[in-house]
Amino acid sequence: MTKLREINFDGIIGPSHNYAGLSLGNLASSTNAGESSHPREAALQGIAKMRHNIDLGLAQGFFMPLDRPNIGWLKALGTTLASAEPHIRAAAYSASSMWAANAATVSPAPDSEDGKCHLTAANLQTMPHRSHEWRGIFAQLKLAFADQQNFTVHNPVPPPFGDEGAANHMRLCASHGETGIEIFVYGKSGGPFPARQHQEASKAVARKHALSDDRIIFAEQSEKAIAAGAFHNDVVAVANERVLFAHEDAFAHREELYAEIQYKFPEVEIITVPTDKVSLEDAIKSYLFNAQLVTLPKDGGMALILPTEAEATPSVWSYLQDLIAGNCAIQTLCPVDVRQSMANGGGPACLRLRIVADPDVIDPRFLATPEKLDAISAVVENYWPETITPDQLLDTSLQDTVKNARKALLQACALTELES
Ligand code: SUG
Repeated sequence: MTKLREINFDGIIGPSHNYAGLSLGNLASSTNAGESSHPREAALQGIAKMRHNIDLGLAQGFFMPLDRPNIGWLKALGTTLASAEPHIRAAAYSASSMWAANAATVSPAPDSEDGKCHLTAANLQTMPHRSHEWRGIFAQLKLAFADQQNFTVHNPVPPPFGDEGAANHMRLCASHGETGIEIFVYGKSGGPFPARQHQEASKAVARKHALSDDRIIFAEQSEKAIAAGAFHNDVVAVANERVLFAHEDAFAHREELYAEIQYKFPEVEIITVPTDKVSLEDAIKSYLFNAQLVTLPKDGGMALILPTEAEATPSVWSYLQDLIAGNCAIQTLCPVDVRQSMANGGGPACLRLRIVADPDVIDPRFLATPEKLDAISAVVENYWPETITPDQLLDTSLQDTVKNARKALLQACALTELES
């Protein structure tokens, strides 16, 4: 008998974290372009979130930051760090792999016809700065989930079909270890902004994961949501076990989608947040739906691990107070401070990839304990730059600082095989 559990793998926020405004359609990234960033504070905020979730009794893992600046990528573009144009240099420096929800799509073993957990690394090809993440992510997935009796790690879907991983994927199930239904959310149009998840990529992932047709659903993101800044579905909807929590404007064909969900998974509890209570604008500004919706081991009730921005948005906080006072599955609200990541459009849920598996079959180097987080914090305190100003991205000396910082972390976590 295996002990399947949901484990949240957070991306450790890398030493080159900066605000270069690289993500068109991501309002926080555009608004904060050119600000100074605080990589040390950012990484410590991420670690504090992991500690908070461990304290709730949740299982926690992590992924290492990638090797940045990505000199190999610059070389493939026929340039170097010193001579690259500023937008290309910034893309080479991006710490965007922190948003592990975009690392891969995961189908737990009970959903797949072959009884294995399937992971497909996301190609992230719509945004240049993210398009070169997958090799470094793939290497870590291959290491962490090397046990081929339990896992299959797939290559990314080939271009031209953009795939953004778990940010556009939801799962409903009676409990994590039981067979569920999987909802693949794609975009067709986003008005002025790109739709990042292509329907063909979603279909390819579902096929490769050997999911049965009667337990998958393909849903279109609403154009209105993408145009309002919901560049990923996980900015307007989140699911956990039998609960779907979504904004009224999240999906293109809401009624048809809800009917299909109810047909394929009759136990579902759908909580729709109406526009007249929380506007799309407030939902996106506060990242209400980018909460981690989790089941608490102590009593089986559900909690939302929310960004503090949700607490600071009156319409959102008052809606949530009414919600938990009522008779729904969500009973607890836990605001966490991840402001450095939020300023680039990444909330608590963006920072983690959910994997349902038996922790005993995962490489333990990727699993968090309070002691390991102490060791990681010490490396961050000693090596992560306190501040990165826009000018420093033009200065090649930043390179040594961020490369040495990552090296120290890999050594502390005994993961030096990931060095290059
Ligand atoms: O892809 N921001 C990320 C945020 C990803 C959030 N992930 C989820 N919703 N799952 C993105 O837009 C900003 C980087 C910059 O502008 O430098 C950035 O890439």
